[in-house]
Amino acid sequence: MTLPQRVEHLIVGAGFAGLCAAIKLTEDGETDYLVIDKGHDVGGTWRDNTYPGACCDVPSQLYSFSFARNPEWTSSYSPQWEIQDYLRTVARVYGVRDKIVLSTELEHAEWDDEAQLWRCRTTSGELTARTLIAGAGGLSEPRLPEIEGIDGFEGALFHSARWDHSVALAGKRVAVIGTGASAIQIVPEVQKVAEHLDVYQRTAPWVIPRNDRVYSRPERAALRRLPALSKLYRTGIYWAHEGYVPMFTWQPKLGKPAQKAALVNLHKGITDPELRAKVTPSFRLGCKRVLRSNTYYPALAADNVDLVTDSIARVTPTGIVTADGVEHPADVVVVATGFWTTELPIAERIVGREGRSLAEEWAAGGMAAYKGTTVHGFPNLFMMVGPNTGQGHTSMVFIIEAQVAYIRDAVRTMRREGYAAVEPHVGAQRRWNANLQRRMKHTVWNTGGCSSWYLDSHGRNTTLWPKATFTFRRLLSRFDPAAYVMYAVRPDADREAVA
Ligand code: N01
Repeated sequence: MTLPQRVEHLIVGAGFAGLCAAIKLTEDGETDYLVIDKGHDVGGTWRDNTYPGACCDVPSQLYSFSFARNPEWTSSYSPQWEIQDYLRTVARVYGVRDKIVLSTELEHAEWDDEAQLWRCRTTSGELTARTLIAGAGGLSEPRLPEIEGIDGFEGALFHSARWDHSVALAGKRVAVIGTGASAIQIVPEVQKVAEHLDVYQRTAPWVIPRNDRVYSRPERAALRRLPALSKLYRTGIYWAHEGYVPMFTWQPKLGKPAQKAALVNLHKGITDPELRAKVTPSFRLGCKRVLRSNTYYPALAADNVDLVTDSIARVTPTGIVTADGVEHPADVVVVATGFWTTELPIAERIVGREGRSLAEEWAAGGMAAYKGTTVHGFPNLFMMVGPNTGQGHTSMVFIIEAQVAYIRDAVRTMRREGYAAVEPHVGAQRRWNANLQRRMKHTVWNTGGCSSWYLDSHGRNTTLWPKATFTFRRLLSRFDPAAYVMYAVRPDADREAVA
């Protein structure tokens, strides 16, 4: 498809965030938009993460749009393919599929202050847009470890989010580096087929049981026929999860029962005292993402699995050498080492009013936005899943919907009042972030005794939201012009700051 020369709204990313923005803008009659995505399909992270065992660790009833609940989920925690199918269906049913251009990556976007629009260069051509809605996701760019010799490995080596399905694992010696949310889903699947599996653990995570179950046909029929029931069910799950907020955000001691449940899970899955000691976490539950699995510990305890806790010294063409000098041979290395979260690669490509990129803007103090969505110096940039919007206990879809409500209202306000652009006041943004960082001091993420991808190189938590999600929704329910510089539409070159 040839790109149009100009659109009102350019949406980057066709995952949950981009699709939600597209659907809701359409509902408002804002149909002059385009969604671009670098992938071959919609789905974002659910398109990219196809590793064996890929599954959502948030209950499926909550992991869907509130306006497109899905009574057909087959189980209480959906596998990747089912979420991917759901997103494809939503894009089609809500009529936004034709507005999506795939295999098209945003290379550069620069705010033109005279023309009051974004000049964008993509891998499929150039275009301008009045607003730029960045929905590229916070967990989309694989972070490969810097290990000596890794490029010289002669077997197959790939990241968990770029699984190479052409590589057969049956009868092979496999190494999995990392023990995060992805690895604990991968390990039980690989253990079943590999001749031998080495799991390289740097930090033992907390793993609580996953109460997964298959929905019966009558249950699904009831949810299909009785929308009020499905809504009630979803609401119940939402509030049950919201109950974890105090434990994460101001009273970490409340996590003790969950910590006990995790230890029971550990003891049930592993009987060998030495292995138990190795996998017992040394930090407070919640400091890193709490993982859910019934199969991870039994897999670690299997005869064909070794948990390696000596640090990795280097990779050789045929295996991995640990700090104790032992070489562990491997045919396949799976790198489950996470993503670029606090230094988002898209930040280097977005250049604001002063000619500085978001990455440059954030270099000194870390990521910061106003309400996780707009950024001073970057008019008409709307970031989805932006700084301090992440969740450790519930569904990101809830946050995404709240952000889209805010963006819609901003667009409506601009239309109604005749403004060309909006940009948060520096003071509003500073106050917002100072308040967040004050709250952070009491959270388990900052006090729990761990290092995690939630914290940036300055030790600031710029990824998570430290309050209840309903508070986030309330704060974003209305666009708040008082916090913004509102630029009037000017046909001539000058910009006019109205407020
Ligand atoms: O990545 P991670 P992930 N040498 O960053 C280790 C979401 N998600 O892909 O803990 C050796 O959590 C690192 O060790 P340490 C979810 O939000 C959701 O697993 O830093 N090891 C850690 O063990 C999640 O939080 C679902 O000491 C190295 C691991 O690699 C996020 O994605 C499913 C290393 C990285 O863990 C990321 O999860 C999956 C090195 N050089 C993921 N570098 C759902 O179900 C890193 N590690 C919704």
